[in-house]
Amino acid sequence: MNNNMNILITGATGQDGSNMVDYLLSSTEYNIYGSYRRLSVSNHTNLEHIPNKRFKLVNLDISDQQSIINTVKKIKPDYIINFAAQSFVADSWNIPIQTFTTNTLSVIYFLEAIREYIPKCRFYSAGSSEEFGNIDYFPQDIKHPLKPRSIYGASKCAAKHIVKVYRDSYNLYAIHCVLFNHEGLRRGKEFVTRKITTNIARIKYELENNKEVKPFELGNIYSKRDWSDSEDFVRAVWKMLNQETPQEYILSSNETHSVKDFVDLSCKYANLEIKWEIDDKEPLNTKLYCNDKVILQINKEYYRPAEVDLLIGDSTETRKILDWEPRYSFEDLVKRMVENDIKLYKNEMK
Ligand code: G4F
Repeated sequence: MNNNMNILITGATGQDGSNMVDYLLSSTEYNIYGSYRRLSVSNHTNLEHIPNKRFKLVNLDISDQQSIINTVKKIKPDYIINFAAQSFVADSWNIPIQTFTTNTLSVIYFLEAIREYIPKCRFYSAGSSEEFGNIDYFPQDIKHPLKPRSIYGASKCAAKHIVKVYRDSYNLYAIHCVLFNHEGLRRGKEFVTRKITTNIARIKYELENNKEVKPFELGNIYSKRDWSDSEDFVRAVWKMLNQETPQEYILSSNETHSVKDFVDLSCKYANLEIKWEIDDKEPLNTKLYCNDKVILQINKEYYRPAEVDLLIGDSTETRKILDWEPRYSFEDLVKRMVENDIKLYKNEMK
């Protein structure tokens, strides 16, 4: 094994980036460079446990082409794994231009820099099941048409095409993989899964300590997603980058569950006995109770202007090619997230 290989992982402070850093430090001898964007308040919580000589943080803004060129020339990466993005779908209606330009131009900047300075570098672009959007059939496989419902989804479709153009035109090892939803202990708290598990942890504490219970709010609890664990996905992404020839893939659990299912299971693992008061005619009146107290209500603020109602992937082909299987089931994922957030909240309250 060549120990002098350099790997650049963008978005290293986020869930997927930090999981990839951990995975590659434990499974390779390579030098890992994690890029982050400087903020006045640091957000390096997911990397604080890494006192490793083979890991370095680099300040890189993926929306700045010069910053990408400088980093590529300095590090000369053998692999670039691009997890950085404006990845919060709901925000793509509020910041459409930032979402579209960041998620597409950064891909061109990287591929141009690779073509010019490091043509042997292998490049990974993180795609999304949001590309499928208004779905034609289920489960969705790699052949499903691209019918995005958000600017975020449209930006990932464009990224997919950009990667293909560079792969075909310049014979680069550049891949774009459609990732269905993937969550975990490091998930940002604005995404629905972590929003649920952090709030359930807080409410459990409030109930058990006779504190005032503040309900939390969700939007569409009937949308269905195909949820996996990010730690499983990063193993597969590394395998994709190490095949003989580059190609497109999808990663999914091949199961679908509603947001409501996620709430139900979270309450089960938190040992909360719950009762729904469902209003089919006026969903905004729907409420969830625990010990006769409202713990969850619906707020139209969290509904999206256009929703992707149902996502369920078919990653059978990818699993075969990569000889990869997920280690965590949907139940494992929810259990791990709930138990972790209960522990974190208790510690915070000490
Ligand atoms: O957790 P979400 O915000 O994730 P979303 O939009 O599915 O996107 C995630 O998965 C994509 C892959 O399919 C990634 F490309 C993307 O970067 C991101 O990681 O929302 C999941 C569902 C949606 O249907 C949303 O309408 O939950 C519904 N939801 C209901 N109430 C809510 C809420 N979502 C959020 N974030 N907050 C709510 O209060």
